[in-house]
Amino acid sequence: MTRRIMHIDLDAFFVSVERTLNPKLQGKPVVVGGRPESRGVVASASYEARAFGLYAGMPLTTAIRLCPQAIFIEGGFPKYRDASQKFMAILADFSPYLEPMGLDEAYLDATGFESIYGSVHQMAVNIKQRTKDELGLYASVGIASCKVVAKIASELSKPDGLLEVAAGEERSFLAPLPIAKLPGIGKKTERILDGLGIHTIGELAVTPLNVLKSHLGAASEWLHNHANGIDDRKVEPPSAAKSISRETTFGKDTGDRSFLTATLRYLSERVGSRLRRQGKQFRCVTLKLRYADFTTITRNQTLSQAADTDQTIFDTGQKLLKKALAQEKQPVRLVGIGVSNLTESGKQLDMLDTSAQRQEQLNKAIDRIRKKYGFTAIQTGRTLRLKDIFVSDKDGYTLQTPSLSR
Ligand code: TTP
Ligand code: MG
Repeated sequence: MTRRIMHIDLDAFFVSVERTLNPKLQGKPVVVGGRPESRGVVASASYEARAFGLYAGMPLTTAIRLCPQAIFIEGGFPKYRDASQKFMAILADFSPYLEPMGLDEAYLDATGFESIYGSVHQMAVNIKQRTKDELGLYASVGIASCKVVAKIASELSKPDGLLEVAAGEERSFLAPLPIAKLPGIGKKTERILDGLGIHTIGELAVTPLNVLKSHLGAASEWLHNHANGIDDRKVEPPSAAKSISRETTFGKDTGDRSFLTATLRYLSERVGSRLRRQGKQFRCVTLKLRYADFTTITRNQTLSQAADTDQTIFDTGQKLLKKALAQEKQPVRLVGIGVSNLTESGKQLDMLDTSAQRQEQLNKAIDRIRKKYGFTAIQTGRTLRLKDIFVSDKDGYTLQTPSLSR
């Protein structure tokens, strides 16, 4: 039986959430990402702003030049997370075979659901209607026999679209499209294929696999399959998170160690509190730094014993930070900290280690207070420095790029 896979993606997601909170933004060019004079990039542009050439990833300074009348909004991650959770809950009402991809998109396996809704097309109409009625957001939906074709269909249908590719018509649907529409083809691959005279997905589909292999290596096989509308990937409900991380980009590159350390401490606490809420422990800590010239490095350390305290995340991160700063003198643009190699919080602590026990109890107490009164209700000495620099609310500090800081 051919499958019926849906790909659902919200239109101009961050902007649309802002519009539900402020209807004055309707119908106007709107950009979420930050103040136009800041160094950030466009995270989400309304379709009215896209008419002026704006797109996600464009520097804000370019955006304001192209579209000075646009309304620029800093945005805030918690709003988008809440909207995302409600959106995913609506989708989950339609099918348990749901695979969320990021905040505003998901795959849904609707094979066999015709009997309930009359047609899969009608099921998509109902999903769009509920999203609009309950959240005030517009969803675009692609329906096809596999993930890759469904995803391309939803994108082509935007905004507020619905496009179904009938079984058997995958190849002819894809053939005229430029290769850049195929997910996974980045600038580099596009250039290589361009050099081979391959500009459309149809041309890619008929290029012999061995020719592709000699230029693109291991990725050739799935690219060739996808170009032919062949994609066996299943819709898989999310497995438990494999890592938890938080990062932020600074408003100004900095070499100030105590500021970097304070930020690292704050981010470690955010990671720790999320980790404990999930009832997990970690074995590996990863520090991420992006320097002024955009070079990005990550440094890992694996611990001999699983842990779940803020202090361990921070101590390990701080060691890695010190080492990295000693090796590279450039100012820092972004700092991030993450934990991975996660296990369920079974009690494996060395019970003779009373300092670890104390840390654990302290963290539990802090978590309880924060749950009740907000993240900044209780602060550790090192993060107090941040108080003079960032605005705080009950969700924590608003870091420099609020729409993107997680
Ligand atoms: P997208 O679905 O790629 O973009 P969009 O929803 O704004 O617009 P559309 O789907 O109609 O083309 O990404 C979803 C959200 O993710 C987006 O609203 C903001 C965020 N995002 C970024 O922060 N940075 C980016 O570079 C991109 C592409 C998205
Ligand atoms: Mg979207």
